[in-house]
Amino acid sequence: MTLPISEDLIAEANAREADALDEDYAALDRKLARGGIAIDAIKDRIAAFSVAVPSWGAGRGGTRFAKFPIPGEPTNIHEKLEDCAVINQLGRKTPRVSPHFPWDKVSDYAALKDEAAAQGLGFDAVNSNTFQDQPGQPHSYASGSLSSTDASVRAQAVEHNIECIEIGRLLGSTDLTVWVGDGTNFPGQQDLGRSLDRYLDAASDVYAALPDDWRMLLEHKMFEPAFYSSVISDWGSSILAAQELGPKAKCLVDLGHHAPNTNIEQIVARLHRFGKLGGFHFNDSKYGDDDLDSGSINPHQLFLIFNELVEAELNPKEGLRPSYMIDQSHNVTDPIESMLSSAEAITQCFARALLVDREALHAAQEANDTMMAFQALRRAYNVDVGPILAMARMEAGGAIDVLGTYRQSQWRARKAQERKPVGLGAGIV
Ligand code: PSV
Ligand code: MN
Repeated sequence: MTLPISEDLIAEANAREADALDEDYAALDRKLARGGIAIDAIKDRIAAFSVAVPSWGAGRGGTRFAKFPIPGEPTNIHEKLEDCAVINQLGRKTPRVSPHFPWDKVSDYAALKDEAAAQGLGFDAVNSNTFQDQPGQPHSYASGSLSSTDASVRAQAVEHNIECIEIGRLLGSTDLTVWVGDGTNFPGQQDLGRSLDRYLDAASDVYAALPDDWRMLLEHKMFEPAFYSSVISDWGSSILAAQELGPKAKCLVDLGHHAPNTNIEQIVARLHRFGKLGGFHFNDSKYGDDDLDSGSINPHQLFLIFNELVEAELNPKEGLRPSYMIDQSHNVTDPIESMLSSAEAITQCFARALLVDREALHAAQEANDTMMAFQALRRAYNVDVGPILAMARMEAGGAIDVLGTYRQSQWRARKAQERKPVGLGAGIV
């Protein structure tokens, strides 16, 4: 395996931080031990935790007004894999990449799988794209895809999803994530009931093509690109569709795809209750689907989501295997830095959720002791779990100070010499 960043550079950077980390870890060990928690057991859980990164997140994102590229940005799947390998090498939390087709199309997928493996990476869920037209495509998605009124458009969208499954098999994926932008911008534009019928009918053709060990993850989104109605707009539509499609269909929760202030942790608990919790796209938002870095706006919400996930683990329903992915648009940062920082924020919330004294929480809930129930969560949320993450990362070969080590590597500056510049343009991704 050839990893992109020099091992010596990481070792030297770690040597400068190691004593401070040992001290912080020992102090946290003593603190947690007072509450009966063995720090090494938490570290083992953290070591086993991972979250996928999206291939499209390796490039700079933009808004519909503009995109401001940076020198050294990747422009194809091979360069994106290289950058994802940097993220995983330094952070050790992101060993899988989620590809999006046709954006990441290549002629030889077996070779792409080997290329990723040689850099310590595998592939996560494959994502289909029927929300924009491609050059030379016979039918347009302008009026929808799986829910289009035109049978030949629906057939084309089904065929594309099946092609994604076939590619995914070659890459070693076992999930197909389906998000459609289908919907309307005007009242009356489409029949709200019949468009869902058409979606369900076409989606069942995709479902029928799933291999036995595959899942179809339905990603709902309230609005955008459709601004009056979306076909799979919310978790209610999503779970009903998943129930109708069958056991391999699950719901995927993108944190930015809800109305402001929606109680997402409750949605997580609901989906789990009915055995339909399939996965997450992590990001954060202030206004809409802002696709900001995970935990940058509302880290407490992220913690509460992980709290529900830990509860779900304790009460597993058949097939609980939530797939975790970062889905962000890095408009003003170096995407590598954003994904390193986001993977850290996500893992921190998981670690804090593991620290919740479940016995105290459940006892307080049973006794209707509101304040003590809340304090059980608050105590865990207030713990600085940084040393646990850093120790797990260092032991796995990563960097204690991920961003500092990344900057020392001069990766982006070096790539700016090698890679062709990105063209200007707009684009929400
Ligand atoms: C839609 O907003 C979304 O969250 C879906 O996951 C897409 O596949 C992704 O963003 C990339 O555009
Ligand atoms: Mn998403």
